[in-house]
Amino acid sequence: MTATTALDIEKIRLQFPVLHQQVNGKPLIYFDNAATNQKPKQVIDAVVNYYQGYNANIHRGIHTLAEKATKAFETTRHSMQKFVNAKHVEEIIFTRGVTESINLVASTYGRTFLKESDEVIVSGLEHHSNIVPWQMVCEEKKAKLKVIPITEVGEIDMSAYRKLLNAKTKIVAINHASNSLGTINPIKEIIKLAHEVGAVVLIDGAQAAAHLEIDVQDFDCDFYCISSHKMYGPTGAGILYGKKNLLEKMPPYMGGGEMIKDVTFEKTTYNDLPYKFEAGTPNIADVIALNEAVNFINTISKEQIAEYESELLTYATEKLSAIPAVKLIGTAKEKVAVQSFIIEGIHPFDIGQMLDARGIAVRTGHHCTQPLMDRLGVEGTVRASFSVYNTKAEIDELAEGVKRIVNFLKP
Ligand code: 7TS
Repeated sequence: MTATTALDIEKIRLQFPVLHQQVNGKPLIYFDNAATNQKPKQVIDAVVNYYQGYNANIHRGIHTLAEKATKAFETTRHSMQKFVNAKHVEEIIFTRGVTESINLVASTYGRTFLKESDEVIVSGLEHHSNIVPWQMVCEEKKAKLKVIPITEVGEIDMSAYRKLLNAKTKIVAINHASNSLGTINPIKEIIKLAHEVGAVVLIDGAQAAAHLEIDVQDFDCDFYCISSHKMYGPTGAGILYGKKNLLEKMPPYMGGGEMIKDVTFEKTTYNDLPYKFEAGTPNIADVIALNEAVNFINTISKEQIAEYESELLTYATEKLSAIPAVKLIGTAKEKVAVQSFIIEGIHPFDIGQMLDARGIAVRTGHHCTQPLMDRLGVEGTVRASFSVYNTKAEIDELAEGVKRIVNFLKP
């Protein structure tokens, strides 16, 4: 146990096989959780158990294995419904993750409802996957993409947002938390203001799912996107939550098996929700294992995870800011456990490589947020992002590593 948390971190760490290895002769310190976090054994076991015990295609078969696989797959739909507090289970669509979920909405809702000179609003904090799909549909429909500016500390400028909203605004797409800076956005307020002008709101929850409470009914968002791999689940799975009345109005994204009721060469009638948006054989094993990721989170509780991670963030921020050459990037008031920084005169890639030599995994570069980096006047950053299995001792190692790099390389 650490002194200040009620959680037994050592016990939690034992559930993550990947953590117990040496990298470059040093114990692995994994601080790249915003890119993808590690998987507890129960998630890995769920994938193995499916392939070893009941691999079968779902929804179509009446044999025992097919029924078992279908039941497990649909169990995850119910647990994700609870996870985001959706009103209806058919509001949960399985996708490959946030990128696919956003593309689905841009290609179906966007293509159907955007008209010439309509406006779509994103923020200056967005990941490329919440910019490019909107740019593509805006170009096609001759609509305009508007950007909410952000402040020096990395917060959305709410008064600028209010000024951007008008009767032409049809879609607002914003992340719940920023992957590069950690900023938690005031999404309830953002959603309320967008609804006042009649726009729908998509929330990119990639960086929120493992850390923040999600209640789509309370937020009143129209769409909410999650990637399994950023919440202790496998890669290649995720969800799109959408309000039922909107999903019903949207055309299918892909055509094929599963998304139909009847097919003739003259006409096809589409299946009901959620299957209308789930053409083809889905990623069965990984969706099934996502349920174990939800169980893992619920066993500890989001509240406890958030509390502990916030303790880690405060500690890391203190340690890093005590090193004179380090400049913190992203110091918003409300943050998930992400800290970006730069050292003047040393390229982030060099810092990343030298930390890797000490067994410390951080991310360096633009983090798929090039417009944000441009806004902040940096080429890229070094980003350390923390998870429930990280420790203050690991943060001490990071700070020590950074100090040595500064002493070694600083002119
Ligand atoms: N939105 C945000 C806020 C993200 O952080 C990411 C991935 C995505 C969307 C895309 O999610 P995907 O699961 O479809 O790939 N972010 C990162 C990152 O920060 N480093 O690597 C991937």
